[in-house]
Amino acid sequence: MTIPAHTVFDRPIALSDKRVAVIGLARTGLACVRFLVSQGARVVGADSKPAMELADSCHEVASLGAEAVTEFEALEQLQRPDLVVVSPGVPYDHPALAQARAAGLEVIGELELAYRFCPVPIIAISGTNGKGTTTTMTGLMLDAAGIANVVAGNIGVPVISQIDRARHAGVVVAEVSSFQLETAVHFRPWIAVLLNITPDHLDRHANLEEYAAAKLRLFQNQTADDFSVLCLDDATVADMQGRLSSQVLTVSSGCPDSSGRVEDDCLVVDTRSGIQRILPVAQMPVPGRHNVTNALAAAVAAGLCGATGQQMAEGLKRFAPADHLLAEVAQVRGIRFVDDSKATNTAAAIADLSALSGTLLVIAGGQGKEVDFSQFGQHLARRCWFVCLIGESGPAIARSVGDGTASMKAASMQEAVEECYRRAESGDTVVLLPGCASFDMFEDQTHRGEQFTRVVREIAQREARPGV
Ligand code: UMA
Repeated sequence: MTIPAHTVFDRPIALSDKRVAVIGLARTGLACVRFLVSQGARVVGADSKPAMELADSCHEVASLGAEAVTEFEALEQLQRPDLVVVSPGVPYDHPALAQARAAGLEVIGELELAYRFCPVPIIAISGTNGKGTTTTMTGLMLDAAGIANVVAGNIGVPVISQIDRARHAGVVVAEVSSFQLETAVHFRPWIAVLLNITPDHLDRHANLEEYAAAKLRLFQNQTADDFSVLCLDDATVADMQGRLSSQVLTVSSGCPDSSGRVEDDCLVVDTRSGIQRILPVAQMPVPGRHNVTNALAAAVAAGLCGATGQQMAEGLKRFAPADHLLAEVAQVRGIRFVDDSKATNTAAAIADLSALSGTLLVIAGGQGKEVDFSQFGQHLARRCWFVCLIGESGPAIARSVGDGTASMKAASMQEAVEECYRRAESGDTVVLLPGCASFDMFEDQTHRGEQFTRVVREIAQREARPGV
């Protein structure tokens, strides 16, 4: 095992008897309240929702001996805390946070809090797309190498909830988002992996530069004792070479000089344990060039921890795509239905489109996050023979697709799936590929994928019992 101890923060915040405010009372906020209470802090949890929508959270906060503030808007509702800890979904420029900073209070995010108490080094994995896949792949490769690790972060498990488990592990593998990085201060990962930066979340970040600046906070505290893994397939990330204080390793599915590369159709990594062959591209558990890059980035990180090529391959073979990520739902009358609800931005949707073969009918659209749809529209026009548009951004995507490809707007997922099914022929694939957020029509991307799956299953049942 070659994991060092030097990146662990040596001056954690003294919390005992401090008054700490936690903003946002969903998964992250509740995990923060639990941790802070366990450290002896006097905690107030606050959320903008009314009490009737937060009954379970308020109940848990009270049962922990903390206080809950609902319909939270302004700092004075918190009775001057010593520290403010923010959930990633709360905007950086929230008026109460601006007030707190102006009053000289320390305002940090959950990732920063977790870093300050994390007893082992962190591998932080970020990028607009592929960070969840790469995080999972890294954890599996470390498992195969017998290196105890904890996988957490934006993937759905707040890092702060894993501090106790981390004490028994060698390393934490964390998926980190721009929202989490915005409020990072001392956060210093031992290995920082950056996959790509493409337009996303522009409804929250003022512009692409601000979004990229948040992502680049990943590297801000790294030193020559740390490592960065940069993906050269993305021009913005490739540009970071030569500008970082850490030891830089690179990955690319095309560039033969990178540390993680494809050689003779085989994934290969060259880290400090020498050149390791992993497996042939044809044996990748998920399709697509972007997934080759994700696997190479995971392999470089695992290699730095001491995993061998054979162990990386073993881990990779255990990888199963997350739900709602290019997941085949059913085949009906020879028509394949694929749920890719997790393609929540145009870059992810374009990359996933290239991993799909055959003739396609696509359901696209949703909440647009103020991005430009021209490239997405062009790819859809090139690859699909029918595009069914849903949600707020449907009209903008329709304009980008143009008149050369059949398209129509649907008012609901039910209508969209039924319309695609009505038009599709045996051999076609109907894919939910939104390229957008889901919040205009659904609770979240999972709910959107579930709705798609539900309608497909109804169709499959109907077809299995013709005439009923
Ligand atoms: N809230 C306020 N005031 C506000 C905004 C929100 O009080 O101004 C409250 C809401 O009423 C709600 C709570 O904050 O009760 C929601 O907090 P949250 O959005 O941080 O939700 P969590 O459940 O804690 O989930 C967060 C991440 N959410 C976001 O970044 C938006 C989850 O990433 C992550 O899995 C989880 O922490 C565990 O780490 C989700 C996500 O969409 C999957 N991430 C984005 C992405 O992947 O593109 C970045």
